Amino acid sequence: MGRSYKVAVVGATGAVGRQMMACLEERKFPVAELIPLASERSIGKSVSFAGREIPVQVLNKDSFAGVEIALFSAGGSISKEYAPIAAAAGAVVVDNSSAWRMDPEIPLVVPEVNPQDIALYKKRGIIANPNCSTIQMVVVLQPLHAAAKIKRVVVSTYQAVSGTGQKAVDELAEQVRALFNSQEVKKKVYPHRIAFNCLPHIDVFQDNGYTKEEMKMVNETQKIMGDKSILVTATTVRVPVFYAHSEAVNIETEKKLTPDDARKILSTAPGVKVVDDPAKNKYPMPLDAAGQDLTLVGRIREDFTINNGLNLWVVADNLRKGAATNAVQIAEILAKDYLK
Ligand code: NAP
Ligand code: 3JN
Repeated sequence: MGRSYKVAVVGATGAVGRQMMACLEERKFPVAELIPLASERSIGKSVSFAGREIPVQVLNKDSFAGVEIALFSAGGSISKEYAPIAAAAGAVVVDNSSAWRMDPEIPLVVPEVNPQDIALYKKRGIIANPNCSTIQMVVVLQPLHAAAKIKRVVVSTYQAVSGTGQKAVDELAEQVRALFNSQEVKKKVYPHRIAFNCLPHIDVFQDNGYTKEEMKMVNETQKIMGDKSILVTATTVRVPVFYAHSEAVNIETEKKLTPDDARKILSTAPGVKVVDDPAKNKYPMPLDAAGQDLTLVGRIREDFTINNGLNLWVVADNLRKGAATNAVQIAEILAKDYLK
């Protein structure tokens, strides 16, 4: 039997933090002691873990004494300030925010794609977890890239409101209730009504006309796949779905891949499940992807407009594989190969 670890969860009261604790428990990660950390707003709250109620502590610079693994999901500014403090105290940080993702000294890791990059954590004590939309896409792209070299990716996302946090889940539910009761619809989280609507706007707009979420997909994909030559263009859209992001992905490859070739390659790819039987109405859907850890892929078909092109439909649980599960998988590799 291996040893167990003192683990801190920063942002333990949030949508991602709660899912991280659920994943640690479900996957039986060897936790000797759990330290749930959040803001002053959470004073007096506790979290359930392994059958116990554990009081939430207010994050401060002394929170990391003796902590070996610190899972962060409290936003970029908290990660910028506290991840180096946790690392200096001896913890290995797995950070869910975008704060460190593009830093060349910090590995950006999806275990099915680039587990070898974890070794680079020794430099700064921090490992970055990619954006949810990037994670589910690269899990599917990597095996196709290995077989046929991907030249270009055109992706459109259909992202669930849980990606914006618990308050957005509540807002969609409340707007639907209000509409069915002929009451005034209130909006606080999004600039427009999200119920029965689609917003082509995730994160902030940038000078180049793209949103920050769209540019995360471009830059993070190239870094994780270790290939700057892969061209990516993205349109990210918020849709009125509670859990699981969907993506329409078009790829152009150097070598020809038929849809059958792609299905065969993806059927043995780690973390992937092919759901592709249109004659029986079988294709990936958010309702099936939510609550489990595989990335579902289907609607695999030829793009007839180019020589070597494929269209795919990719769906995964954004809070699990898109955030918490990926972080806990990284912690599992740390425990197995580095922090023995
Ligand atoms: P959320 O539900 O709003 O939760 C935010 C968490 O951060 C809460 O636990 C909150 O504690 C804590 N927090 C906020 N300000 C803090 C402070 N000053 N000190 C200590 N803790 C503080 O948000 P979420 O959806 O879980 O997302 C949290 C972060 O995770 C995001 O900002 C993002 O960086 C990252 N994220 C990543 C992905 C991904 O794609 N990998 C997806 C979603 C989110 P209180 O309850 O005390 O306020
Ligand atoms: O909107 C989504 O579906 C995913 C959201 C991710 C997110 C939300 C707030 C801040 C991030 C992220 O992980 O990129 C961040 C951030 O840290 O920039």
